[in-house]
Amino acid sequence: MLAFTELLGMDDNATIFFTFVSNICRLERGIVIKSTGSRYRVLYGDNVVIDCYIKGKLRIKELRTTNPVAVGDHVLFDIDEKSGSGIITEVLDRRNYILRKSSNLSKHSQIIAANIDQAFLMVTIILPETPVEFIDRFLISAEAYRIPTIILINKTDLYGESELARMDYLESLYGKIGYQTINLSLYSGTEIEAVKQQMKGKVSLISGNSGVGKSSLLNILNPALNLKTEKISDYHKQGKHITTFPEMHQMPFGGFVIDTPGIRGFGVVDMDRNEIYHFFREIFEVSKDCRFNNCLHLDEPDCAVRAAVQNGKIDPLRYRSYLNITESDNRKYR
Ligand SMILES: Nc1nc2c(ncn2[C@@H]2O[C@H](COP(=O)(O)OP(=O)(O)O)[C@@H](O)[C@H]2O)c(=O)[nH]1
Ligand SMILES: [Mg+2]
Ligand SMILES: [Zn+2]
Repeated sequence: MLAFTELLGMDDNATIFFTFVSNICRLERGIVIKSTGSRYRVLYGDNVVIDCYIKGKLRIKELRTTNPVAVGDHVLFDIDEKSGSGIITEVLDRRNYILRKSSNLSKHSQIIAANIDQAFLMVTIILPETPVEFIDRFLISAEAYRIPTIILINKTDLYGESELARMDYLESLYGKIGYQTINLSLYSGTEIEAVKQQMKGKVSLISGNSGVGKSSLLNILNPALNLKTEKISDYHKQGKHITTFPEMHQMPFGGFVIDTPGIRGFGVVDMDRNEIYHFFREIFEVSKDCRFNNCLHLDEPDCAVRAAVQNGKIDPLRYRSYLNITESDNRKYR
């Protein structure tokens, strides 16, 4: 029986075979949509949610994590006849996952979410202002995890001339590097349909500073969610540490969106200082022409990156993000 499920874990396409085998071992397959540490809500089929827990030790390969099961995980579970709860017996191979260190001292990390198709980074020019460095910290993490990212610039209804100029600047800056941006206003309804089209049939992660409009967007996409949104006056209440668990919301038009409230950013565990530039696409591209192949693009002679900043090929703000991230303790953004 175990051999069968092991086999299945390696072959995601064996649906017919799986159905056949599951009839024998009575194991069902589902997707974890919420994890609260010890209990898991697992979506079975399109609309059955089963409360699950773990019994004993799960067979998890190589990872040292504080949580064995995360949102987005595909799992096999068994039904406990007495309680009606599900018992997760196996986590199927993850296509990808994002991590954060569970604490600065700990060698263990926490899986925030797994099996993500794409990320949406929501930013705003005002109320609040999203700094370019914040965007870049997110993008390099996503790049390292190979998760395609779309930048949503929200609250365009509030923008005057200078904000619109800033918006155009960001759009062109990130557009040149190959990131898609969507200019959005939830209040006037602009481009919401475009976001929906992008999300359709996929597992998306949504991230961004507090107050940019993430919950508001999810409420529009799926009114049944009825998520709590923030009042403008609450913006500066930074540092309030609400411990919430990431949650995966099902979208009525098909697809899922993972919301990570309370998680200010995710980082790449153990990203080396000398590989950070690999995840700045345009810097990496140009770095091939540096004189030294271990060039960090700081003050080395014949650095092609610095030359490209000089002649405008690389945006100075991106280079500054790179310097700040490289020079600072890069653990900060974990
Ligand atoms: N003017 C304007 N306000 C918005 C827009 N989208 C969201 N908001 C407001 O921004 C505030 C924060 O939104 P919320 O969804 O809680 O942000 P979150 O912290 O990212 O989840 C709320 O008061 C929303 O009503 C928009 O497109 N235009
Ligand atoms: Mg919110
Ligand atoms: Zn260089």
